[in-house]
Amino acid sequence: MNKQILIIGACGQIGTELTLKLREINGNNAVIASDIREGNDELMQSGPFEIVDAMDKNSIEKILDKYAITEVYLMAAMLSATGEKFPAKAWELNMTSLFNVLNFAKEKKIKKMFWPSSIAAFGPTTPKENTPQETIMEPTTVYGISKQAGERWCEYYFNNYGVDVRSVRYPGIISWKTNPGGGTTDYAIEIYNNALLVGKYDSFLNKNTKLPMMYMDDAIDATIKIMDAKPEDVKIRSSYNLAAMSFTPEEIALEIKKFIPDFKISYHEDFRQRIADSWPQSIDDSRAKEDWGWQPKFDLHKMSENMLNSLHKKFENS
Ligand code: VAH
Repeated sequence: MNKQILIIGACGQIGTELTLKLREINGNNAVIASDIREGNDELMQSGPFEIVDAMDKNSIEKILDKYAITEVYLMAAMLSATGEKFPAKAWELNMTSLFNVLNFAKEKKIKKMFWPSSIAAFGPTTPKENTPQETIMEPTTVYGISKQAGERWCEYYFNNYGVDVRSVRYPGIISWKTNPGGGTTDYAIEIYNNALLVGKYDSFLNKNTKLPMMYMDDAIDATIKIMDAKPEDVKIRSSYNLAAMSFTPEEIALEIKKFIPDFKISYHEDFRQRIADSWPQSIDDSRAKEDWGWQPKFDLHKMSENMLNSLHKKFENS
């Protein structure tokens, strides 16, 4: 049977680029984009789009039936910083949307699904350096609690109902095509934009806040790679650790200065500092490498070069 893919949350930071990449690989009409509201022009002009509320089972089922969907990428979620402002809503959105799609998979309405976890599923008692795949997980944000709970449910649905759900724990993801979506790692996106637009950036995290990060191209590659892996190779059905690099705001500022020598950074931490301090500083992703051949391509220098060149072109054409 042909692959028919539905992306729920297709207009978000990852969803947008995941949709475009999947369309490049599978053909525009094999990938249905959906979200609670329309997305940017590039996304909307690249193939079929449907308004879907990830919390409304019926609105999802209508699209599964209309397009004979075979697999779903569930990318809709409320992230860490926004989740701390609206804890009840974050829990409700992140969990209801997951149960909706897990249950469609249990009912065999779809064959396979992807659901993103995050390094936010770890907490302040987790070993901070080279965080193992299996370790202490006591997340202190609503977003992190929803990701840890979601991982448990994914593994439960695999073990008890044979649901083919696959997941990775994304680090902070950096990209230039869409605006960041209310995360704590958003500083690492804003800093490149501000470096080009105003030559300075006031970081809401202090200069020594080391966090695991990844360029969007690597995140998309990992997502598609785990979904294309043979079922027997996906040995972890909670969620895989995933890593590419770790850096601090001071280190990213020094890298930007190699391209924009007059760039200036200042630091005024806000409520997001407490969230960042609860997360690991580096991640051991050896299981993803062993089980399904994960391999990142972007380090801080290559990412900075790509970000600044791409943003420069974007601003020139806007
Ligand atoms: C956030 N970008 O900051 C997300 C991510 C590890 C962080 O999950 O909430």
